[in-house]
Amino acid sequence: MDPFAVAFDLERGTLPNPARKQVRCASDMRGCYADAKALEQLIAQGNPVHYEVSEVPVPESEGHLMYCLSWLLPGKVGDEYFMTKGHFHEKPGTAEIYLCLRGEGRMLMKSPSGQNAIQKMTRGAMVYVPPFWAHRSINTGSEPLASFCVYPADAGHNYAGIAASGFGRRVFERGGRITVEDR
Ligand code: PAN
Ligand code: ZN
Repeated sequence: MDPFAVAFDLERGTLPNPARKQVRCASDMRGCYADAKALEQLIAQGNPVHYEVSEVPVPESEGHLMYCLSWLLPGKVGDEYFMTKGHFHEKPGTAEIYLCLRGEGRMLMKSPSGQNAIQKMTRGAMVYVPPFWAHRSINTGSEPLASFCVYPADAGHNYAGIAASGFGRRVFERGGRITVEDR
């Protein structure tokens, strides 16, 4: 393939005119939040978008780098902040870089042995997700949480492990404060 370039809007934290956009609504998030009833209420009230992943795809083969713009909206399901599904990579020994462009949140990570790590995401923060660690972003702010992500193009996504056992930690608003709880 030939070299190419795309223009990000770094002020807004967007990738205008992506070739591909994946949209996840509340109804795609069943099983993710602690309060399943609150999620069903949200679905019944209009099923709002939780996040969008905009990409200009490259070949999903060894040597290439996939990149995207992850756009996670602000909101809560019950007291729990909006978040992505989260995943291990299908090829587990592949790392990922998230560069936060806008908003405020957390990157919640889990190693294969169940160890947790959490990093703050604010504009300019680069979070390095090491090989083998599952990762989920969480929007704790009041505006979209936008990140540029880049990872080996053949990494793939394994959602099943997290769908089955979660991360072991969740982030809630309790009494007006951002609170991380083991559950
Ligand atoms: C990101 C994520 C994106 C959406 O591009 O795919 O933030 O999160 P989920 O894939 O967990 O729904 C990434 O980590 N790619 O590998
Ligand atoms: Zn990933």
